[in-house]
Amino acid sequence: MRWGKRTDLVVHGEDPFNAEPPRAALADETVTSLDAFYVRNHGPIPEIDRSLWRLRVDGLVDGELELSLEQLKARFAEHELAATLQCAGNRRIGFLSVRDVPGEAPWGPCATGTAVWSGARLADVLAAAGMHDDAEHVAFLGADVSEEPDPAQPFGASIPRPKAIAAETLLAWSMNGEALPVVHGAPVRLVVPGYIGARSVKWVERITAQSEPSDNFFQAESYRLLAAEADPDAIAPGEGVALGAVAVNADILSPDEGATVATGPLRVSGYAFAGDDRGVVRVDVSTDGGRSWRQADLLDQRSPWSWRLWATEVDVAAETTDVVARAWDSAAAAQPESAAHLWNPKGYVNNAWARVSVSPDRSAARADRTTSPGRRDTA
Ligand SMILES: Nc1nc2c(c(=O)[nH]1)N[C@H]1C(S)=C(S)[C@@H](COP(=O)(O)O)O[C@H]1N2
Ligand SMILES: [Mo]
Repeated sequence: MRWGKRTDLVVHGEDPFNAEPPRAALADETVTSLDAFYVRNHGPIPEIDRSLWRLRVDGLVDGELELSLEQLKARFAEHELAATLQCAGNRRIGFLSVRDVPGEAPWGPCATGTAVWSGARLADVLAAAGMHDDAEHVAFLGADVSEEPDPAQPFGASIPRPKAIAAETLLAWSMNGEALPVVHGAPVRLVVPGYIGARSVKWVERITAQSEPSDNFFQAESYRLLAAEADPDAIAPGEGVALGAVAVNADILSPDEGATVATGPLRVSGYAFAGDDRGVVRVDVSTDGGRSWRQADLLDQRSPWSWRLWATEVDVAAETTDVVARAWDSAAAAQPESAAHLWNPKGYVNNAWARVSVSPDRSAARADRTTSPGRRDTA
Protein backbone atom coordinates (compact mmCIF):
# COMPACT_ATOMS: atom_id res chain seq x y z
CA MET A 1 0.00 0.00 0.00
CA ARG A 2 1.72 3.11 -1.20
CA TRP A 3 1.72 5.80 1.52
CA GLY A 4 -0.81 3.69 3.40
CA LYS A 5 -3.42 4.08 0.67
CA ARG A 6 -5.90 1.60 -0.77
CA THR A 7 -4.68 0.00 -3.97
CA ASP A 8 -7.79 1.05 -5.91
CA LEU A 9 -7.10 4.80 -5.82
CA VAL A 10 -7.13 6.59 -9.16
CA VAL A 11 -3.51 7.73 -9.48
CA HIS A 12 -3.09 11.00 -11.41
CA GLY A 13 0.69 11.07 -10.97
CA GLU A 14 3.40 8.99 -9.32
CA ASP A 15 5.94 11.75 -8.80
CA PRO A 16 4.67 13.99 -7.38
CA PHE A 17 2.16 11.51 -5.97
CA ASN A 18 -1.44 12.55 -6.67
CA ALA A 19 -4.39 10.23 -6.19
CA GLU A 20 -8.10 10.15 -5.36
CA PRO A 21 -10.32 7.31 -4.15
CA PRO A 22 -13.15 5.78 -6.18
CA ARG A 23 -16.63 7.14 -5.39
CA ALA A 24 -17.58 4.01 -3.48
CA ALA A 25 -14.79 4.60 -0.95
CA LEU A 26 -16.31 7.92 0.14
CA ALA A 27 -19.99 6.99 -0.10
CA ASP A 28 -21.98 7.22 3.14
CA GLU A 29 -18.91 7.80 5.35
CA THR A 30 -19.13 11.03 7.36
CA VAL A 31 -15.41 10.72 8.13
CA THR A 32 -13.07 9.51 5.40
CA SER A 33 -10.72 6.73 6.41
CA LEU A 34 -7.02 7.49 6.17
CA ASP A 35 -6.44 4.93 3.45
CA ALA A 36 -9.06 6.55 1.23
CA PHE A 37 -8.23 10.26 1.75
CA TYR A 38 -7.09 11.96 -1.49
CA VAL A 39 -3.51 13.14 -1.85
CA ARG A 40 -2.50 16.33 -3.66
CA ASN A 41 1.20 17.16 -3.95
CA HIS A 42 3.06 19.75 -5.99
CA GLY A 43 6.50 18.33 -5.24
CA PRO A 44 8.22 15.31 -3.77
CA ILE A 45 7.17 14.33 -0.25
CA PRO A 46 9.92 15.72 2.01
CA GLU A 47 11.86 13.55 4.41
CA ILE A 48 11.61 15.20 7.80
CA ASP A 49 13.38 14.07 10.96
CA ARG A 50 10.78 14.76 13.68
CA SER A 51 13.45 15.45 16.29
CA LEU A 52 15.07 18.12 14.11
CA TRP A 53 11.84 19.69 12.82
CA ARG A 54 11.23 23.24 14.06
CA LEU A 55 8.32 25.60 13.49
CA ARG A 56 9.48 29.19 13.10
CA VAL A 57 7.04 32.06 13.65
CA ASP A 58 8.31 35.43 12.47
CA GLY A 59 7.45 38.66 10.64
CA LEU A 60 5.21 41.27 12.30
CA VAL A 61 5.45 39.80 15.81
CA ASP A 62 6.82 41.00 19.16
CA GLY A 63 8.99 37.93 19.56
CA GLU A 64 9.92 35.25 17.04
CA LEU A 65 9.25 31.67 18.09
CA GLU A 66 11.07 28.49 17.23
CA LEU A 67 9.19 25.44 18.44
CA SER A 68 9.99 21.76 18.40
CA LEU A 69 7.09 19.32 18.05
CA GLU A 70 7.27 18.59 21.79
CA GLN A 71 7.21 22.31 22.64
CA LEU A 72 4.28 22.93 20.30
CA LYS A 73 2.31 20.11 21.91
CA ALA A 74 3.27 21.05 25.49
CA ARG A 75 2.72 24.78 25.19
CA PHE A 76 -0.61 24.90 23.37
CA ALA A 77 -3.97 23.33 24.12
CA GLU A 78 -5.05 20.60 21.73
CA HIS A 79 -8.31 21.15 19.87
CA GLU A 80 -10.19 18.64 17.74
CA LEU A 81 -12.35 19.43 14.73
CA ALA A 82 -13.93 17.45 11.91
CA ALA A 83 -13.29 19.40 8.71
CA THR A 84 -13.55 18.79 4.99
CA LEU A 85 -10.63 19.46 2.66
CA GLN A 86 -11.46 20.05 -0.96
CA CYS A 87 -8.98 20.71 -3.73
CA ALA A 88 -9.78 23.65 -6.01
CA GLY A 89 -9.21 21.18 -8.86
CA ASN A 90 -11.84 18.76 -7.56
CA ARG A 91 -14.23 17.79 -10.40
CA ARG A 92 -11.96 19.34 -13.04
CA ILE A 93 -12.79 16.41 -15.31
CA GLY A 94 -16.13 18.08 -15.99
CA PHE A 95 -14.33 20.93 -17.75
CA LEU A 96 -12.50 18.74 -20.22
CA SER A 97 -15.48 18.20 -22.48
CA VAL A 98 -15.85 22.00 -22.65
CA ARG A 99 -12.20 22.71 -23.46
CA ASP A 100 -8.90 21.09 -22.51
CA VAL A 101 -7.07 22.24 -19.37
CA PRO A 102 -3.45 21.65 -20.38
CA GLY A 103 -0.97 20.61 -17.73
CA GLU A 104 -3.52 19.88 -14.99
CA ALA A 105 -4.68 16.49 -13.72
CA PRO A 106 -8.23 15.42 -14.62
CA TRP A 107 -9.47 15.12 -11.02
CA GLY A 108 -12.81 13.44 -10.61
CA PRO A 109 -15.25 14.11 -7.75
CA CYS A 110 -13.14 12.62 -4.98
CA ALA A 111 -10.34 15.17 -4.51
CA THR A 112 -12.08 15.88 -1.22
CA GLY A 113 -12.45 14.19 2.12
CA THR A 114 -13.38 14.80 5.73
CA ALA A 115 -11.11 14.03 8.66
CA VAL A 116 -11.09 14.64 12.39
CA TRP A 117 -8.04 16.84 12.86
CA SER A 118 -6.42 17.81 16.11
CA GLY A 119 -3.68 20.17 17.06
CA ALA A 120 -3.02 23.69 18.29
CA ARG A 121 -5.07 26.69 17.26
CA LEU A 122 -3.05 28.88 14.92
CA ALA A 123 -4.57 31.81 16.84
CA ASP A 124 -2.91 30.65 20.07
CA VAL A 125 0.52 30.36 18.44
CA LEU A 126 0.17 33.79 16.81
CA ALA A 127 -0.90 35.28 20.14
CA ALA A 128 2.11 33.74 21.86
CA ALA A 129 4.36 35.42 19.31
CA GLY A 130 2.53 38.72 19.80
CA MET A 131 1.22 39.30 16.29
CA HIS A 132 1.01 43.00 15.44
CA ASP A 133 -2.23 44.73 14.53
CA ASP A 134 -0.94 45.63 11.07
CA ALA A 135 -0.38 41.98 10.13
CA GLU A 136 -3.25 41.62 7.65
CA HIS A 137 -2.09 38.24 6.35
CA VAL A 138 -0.39 35.15 7.71
CA ALA A 139 1.87 33.23 5.31
CA PHE A 140 3.08 29.63 5.50
CA LEU A 141 5.93 27.69 3.94
CA GLY A 142 6.18 23.93 3.63
CA ALA A 143 9.33 21.82 3.54
CA ASP A 144 8.64 20.43 0.07
CA VAL A 145 10.18 22.10 -2.97
CA SER A 146 8.04 22.22 -6.11
CA GLU A 147 9.41 22.47 -9.62
CA GLU A 148 6.19 23.89 -11.00
CA PRO A 149 7.53 27.43 -10.58
CA ASP A 150 10.77 28.34 -12.33
CA PRO A 151 13.02 28.53 -10.38
CA ALA A 152 11.75 25.88 -7.96
CA GLN A 153 10.11 27.08 -4.70
CA PRO A 154 8.85 25.57 -1.47
CA PHE A 155 5.05 25.21 -1.44
CA GLY A 156 3.50 28.21 0.30
CA ALA A 157 0.24 30.06 0.85
CA SER A 158 -1.32 32.78 2.97
CA ILE A 159 -4.67 33.49 4.55
CA PRO A 160 -6.17 36.79 5.69
CA ARG A 161 -5.83 37.68 9.35
CA PRO A 162 -9.47 37.01 10.35
CA LYS A 163 -9.19 33.41 9.10
CA ALA A 164 -5.76 32.98 10.74
CA ILE A 165 -7.11 33.92 14.16
CA ALA A 166 -10.43 32.07 13.74
CA ALA A 167 -10.97 29.21 16.19
CA GLU A 168 -11.31 26.60 13.42
CA THR A 169 -7.87 27.11 11.90
CA LEU A 170 -5.48 24.50 13.26
CA LEU A 171 -1.86 23.43 13.23
CA ALA A 172 -2.70 19.73 13.16
CA TRP A 173 -0.49 16.85 14.22
CA SER A 174 -3.21 14.23 14.28
CA MET A 175 -5.77 12.95 11.75
CA ASN A 176 -8.63 10.60 12.69
CA GLY A 177 -7.03 9.99 16.07
CA GLU A 178 -3.71 8.84 14.63
CA ALA A 179 -0.43 10.66 14.20
CA LEU A 180 -0.68 12.76 11.02
CA PRO A 181 0.53 10.53 8.14
CA VAL A 182 3.66 11.64 6.27
CA VAL A 183 1.77 11.97 2.99
CA HIS A 184 -0.69 14.38 4.67
CA GLY A 185 2.00 16.66 6.06
CA ALA A 186 3.66 15.18 9.16
CA PRO A 187 4.78 16.26 11.58
CA VAL A 188 2.45 19.31 11.38
CA ARG A 189 0.16 20.84 8.75
CA LEU A 190 -2.23 23.73 8.56
CA VAL A 191 -5.91 22.93 8.37
CA VAL A 192 -7.88 25.92 7.10
CA PRO A 193 -11.50 24.69 7.18
CA GLY A 194 -13.78 26.08 4.49
CA TYR A 195 -10.92 27.27 2.28
CA ILE A 196 -9.58 25.50 -0.79
CA GLY A 197 -7.19 22.68 0.10
CA ALA A 198 -4.17 24.58 -1.20
CA ARG A 199 -4.22 26.90 1.83
CA SER A 200 -3.83 23.95 4.23
CA VAL A 201 -0.04 23.83 3.93
CA LYS A 202 1.51 20.44 4.73
CA TRP A 203 4.94 19.94 6.34
CA VAL A 204 4.73 23.53 7.59
CA GLU A 205 8.04 24.98 8.83
CA ARG A 206 7.54 28.69 8.81
CA ILE A 207 4.68 31.04 9.67
CA THR A 208 5.10 34.72 8.85
CA ALA A 209 2.82 37.56 9.91
CA GLN A 210 2.89 40.19 7.18
CA SER A 211 1.03 43.15 5.70
CA GLU A 212 0.51 41.61 2.24
CA PRO A 213 -0.57 38.20 0.91
CA SER A 214 2.21 35.69 0.27
CA ASP A 215 4.24 36.18 -2.89
CA ASN A 216 4.76 32.42 -3.11
CA PHE A 217 3.96 31.00 -6.55
CA PHE A 218 1.02 28.96 -5.22
CA GLN A 219 -0.63 32.06 -3.77
CA ALA A 220 0.39 34.79 -6.23
CA GLU A 221 0.32 32.90 -9.53
CA SER A 222 -1.39 29.55 -9.10
CA TYR A 223 -4.72 28.75 -7.42
CA ARG A 224 -6.19 31.88 -8.94
CA LEU A 225 -9.34 32.20 -10.96
CA LEU A 226 -8.21 33.58 -14.32
CA ALA A 227 -10.32 34.99 -17.11
CA ALA A 228 -11.14 32.35 -19.71
CA GLU A 229 -8.94 34.04 -22.32
CA ALA A 230 -5.89 34.47 -20.02
CA ASP A 231 -2.70 32.52 -20.82
CA PRO A 232 -1.81 30.64 -17.62
CA ASP A 233 1.86 30.49 -18.66
CA ALA A 234 2.15 34.24 -19.03
CA ILE A 235 0.25 35.70 -16.12
CA ALA A 236 1.61 38.41 -13.86
CA PRO A 237 1.74 37.72 -10.11
CA GLY A 238 -1.53 38.86 -8.60
CA GLU A 239 -3.54 38.45 -11.80
CA GLY A 240 -7.02 36.97 -11.42
CA VAL A 241 -8.67 36.21 -8.12
CA ALA A 242 -6.97 34.32 -5.27
CA LEU A 243 -9.20 31.41 -4.33
CA GLY A 244 -10.18 31.26 -0.67
CA ALA A 245 -13.58 30.10 0.58
CA VAL A 246 -14.97 27.08 -1.25
CA ALA A 247 -18.06 27.72 -3.43
CA VAL A 248 -21.10 25.49 -2.87
CA ASN A 249 -20.46 22.14 -4.52
CA ALA A 250 -21.75 18.58 -4.47
CA ASP A 251 -21.31 15.29 -6.21
CA ILE A 252 -22.96 11.91 -6.38
CA LEU A 253 -21.06 9.03 -4.76
CA SER A 254 -23.61 6.29 -5.42
CA PRO A 255 -24.54 5.06 -8.00
CA ASP A 256 -21.18 5.13 -9.71
CA GLU A 257 -20.66 6.71 -13.12
CA GLY A 258 -21.75 4.24 -15.80
CA ALA A 259 -23.50 1.90 -13.38
CA THR A 260 -26.13 -0.52 -14.65
CA VAL A 261 -29.18 -0.07 -12.43
CA ALA A 262 -32.51 -1.82 -12.18
CA THR A 263 -35.52 0.26 -13.15
CA GLY A 264 -37.65 1.27 -10.21
CA PRO A 265 -36.46 2.75 -6.92
CA LEU A 266 -32.79 3.67 -6.71
CA ARG A 267 -30.98 5.12 -3.71
CA VAL A 268 -28.81 8.09 -4.70
CA SER A 269 -26.32 9.52 -2.21
CA GLY A 270 -23.42 11.93 -2.16
CA TYR A 271 -21.72 14.86 -0.48
CA ALA A 272 -22.34 18.60 -0.50
CA PHE A 273 -20.10 21.31 0.87
CA ALA A 274 -20.05 25.08 1.11
CA GLY A 275 -17.03 26.89 2.44
CA ASP A 276 -16.37 29.34 5.23
CA ASP A 277 -19.47 30.73 6.92
CA ARG A 278 -21.91 29.15 4.47
CA GLY A 279 -23.71 25.89 5.06
CA VAL A 280 -25.52 23.49 2.75
CA VAL A 281 -29.25 24.00 3.17
CA ARG A 282 -30.73 21.85 0.39
CA VAL A 283 -29.78 19.23 -2.16
CA ASP A 284 -32.05 18.48 -5.14
CA VAL A 285 -31.88 15.41 -7.35
CA SER A 286 -33.40 14.97 -10.81
CA THR A 287 -33.70 12.13 -13.29
CA ASP A 288 -35.19 14.24 -16.09
CA GLY A 289 -32.33 16.65 -16.66
CA GLY A 290 -33.56 19.21 -14.16
CA ARG A 291 -37.18 19.61 -15.32
CA SER A 292 -38.34 18.25 -11.98
CA TRP A 293 -36.48 17.84 -8.71
CA ARG A 294 -36.79 15.85 -5.55
CA GLN A 295 -35.25 17.10 -2.32
CA ALA A 296 -32.70 14.78 -0.79
CA ASP A 297 -32.50 14.10 2.93
CA LEU A 298 -29.60 15.94 4.53
CA LEU A 299 -27.79 13.40 6.68
CA ASP A 300 -25.41 13.55 9.55
CA GLN A 301 -22.74 16.21 9.64
CA ARG A 302 -19.82 15.92 12.02
CA SER A 303 -19.25 19.65 12.45
CA PRO A 304 -20.19 22.93 10.76
CA TRP A 305 -16.87 22.58 8.87
CA SER A 306 -17.69 19.14 7.49
CA TRP A 307 -19.43 18.16 4.32
CA ARG A 308 -23.12 17.28 4.45
CA LEU A 309 -23.87 13.79 3.24
CA TRP A 310 -27.26 13.42 1.58
CA ALA A 311 -29.38 10.64 0.16
CA THR A 312 -32.70 10.12 -1.54
CA GLU A 313 -34.58 7.58 -3.60
CA VAL A 314 -35.42 8.25 -7.23
CA ASP A 315 -37.47 6.22 -9.65
CA VAL A 316 -35.45 4.98 -12.59
CA ALA A 317 -37.39 4.54 -15.82
CA ALA A 318 -36.16 2.60 -18.84
CA GLU A 319 -35.28 5.83 -20.65
CA THR A 320 -33.38 7.39 -17.74
CA THR A 321 -29.79 8.18 -18.69
CA ASP A 322 -28.57 10.72 -16.15
CA VAL A 323 -29.03 11.34 -12.46
CA VAL A 324 -28.19 14.95 -11.61
CA ALA A 325 -27.85 16.76 -8.29
CA ARG A 326 -27.35 20.32 -7.14
CA ALA A 327 -26.82 21.86 -3.72
CA TRP A 328 -27.91 25.24 -2.34
CA ASP A 329 -26.08 27.15 0.39
CA SER A 330 -27.27 29.38 3.22
CA ALA A 331 -26.70 32.49 1.08
CA ALA A 332 -29.15 31.03 -1.50
CA ALA A 333 -26.37 30.30 -3.99
CA ALA A 334 -27.02 27.17 -6.04
CA GLN A 335 -24.71 25.17 -8.23
CA PRO A 336 -24.94 26.30 -11.84
CA GLU A 337 -26.16 23.82 -14.45
CA SER A 338 -23.27 23.80 -16.85
CA ALA A 339 -19.49 23.72 -16.60
CA ALA A 340 -19.34 25.52 -19.95
CA HIS A 341 -19.86 28.90 -18.26
CA LEU A 342 -17.32 28.16 -15.53
CA TRP A 343 -14.37 26.97 -17.61
CA ASN A 344 -11.15 28.74 -16.66
CA PRO A 345 -7.55 28.15 -17.80
CA LYS A 346 -6.41 26.29 -14.66
CA GLY A 347 -9.64 24.35 -14.32
CA TYR A 348 -10.57 25.39 -10.78
CA VAL A 349 -13.91 25.39 -8.97
CA ASN A 350 -16.05 23.28 -11.22
CA ASN A 351 -19.22 23.42 -9.17
CA ALA A 352 -21.63 22.65 -12.00
CA TRP A 353 -24.45 20.18 -11.31
CA ALA A 354 -23.29 16.68 -10.43
CA ARG A 355 -24.20 14.18 -13.12
CA VAL A 356 -23.75 10.43 -13.35
CA SER A 357 -24.93 8.47 -16.34
CA VAL A 358 -26.64 5.20 -15.59
CA SER A 359 -27.79 2.34 -17.83
CA PRO A 360 -31.20 1.07 -16.80
CA ASP A 361 -31.21 -2.71 -16.98
CA ARG A 362 -33.80 -3.34 -19.72
CA SER A 363 -34.35 -6.96 -18.81
CA ALA A 364 -35.28 -5.80 -15.30
CA ALA A 365 -37.57 -3.21 -16.87
CA ARG A 366 -39.48 -5.92 -18.76
CA ALA A 367 -39.86 -8.02 -15.63
CA ASP A 368 -41.00 -4.94 -13.77
CA ARG A 369 -43.72 -4.13 -16.31
CA THR A 370 -45.19 -7.58 -16.09
CA THR A 371 -45.41 -7.46 -12.30
CA SER A 372 -46.66 -3.90 -11.99
CA PRO A 373 -48.35 -2.69 -15.14
CA GLY A 374 -48.63 1.03 -15.44
CA ARG A 375 -45.53 1.73 -13.40
CA ARG A 376 -43.93 3.66 -16.24
CA ASP A 377 -46.99 5.82 -16.67
CA THR A 378 -46.98 6.87 -13.07
CA ALA A 379 -43.19 7.33 -12.76
N1 LIG B 1 3.50 21.68 1.54
C1 LIG B 1 2.45 21.41 0.75
N2 LIG B 1 1.22 21.62 1.23
C2 LIG B 1 0.14 21.37 0.46
C3 LIG B 1 0.27 20.91 -0.87
C4 LIG B 1 1.59 20.70 -1.36
O1 LIG B 1 1.80 20.28 -2.51
N3 LIG B 1 2.65 20.96 -0.51
N4 LIG B 1 -0.86 20.71 -1.64
C5 LIG B 1 -2.04 21.49 -1.24
C6 LIG B 1 -3.24 21.15 -1.96
S1 LIG B 1 -3.38 21.78 -3.52
C7 LIG B 1 -4.25 20.45 -1.38
S2 LIG B 1 -5.72 20.22 -2.18
C8 LIG B 1 -4.09 19.85 -0.04
C9 LIG B 1 -4.27 18.34 -0.12
O2 LIG B 1 -4.08 17.76 1.13
P1 LIG B 1 -3.91 16.19 1.25
O3 LIG B 1 -2.84 15.73 0.31
O4 LIG B 1 -3.59 15.95 2.67
O5 LIG B 1 -5.24 15.59 0.87
O6 LIG B 1 -2.81 20.11 0.52
C10 LIG B 1 -2.29 21.37 0.25
N5 LIG B 1 -1.09 21.58 1.01
MO1 LIG C 1 -5.53 21.49 -4.22
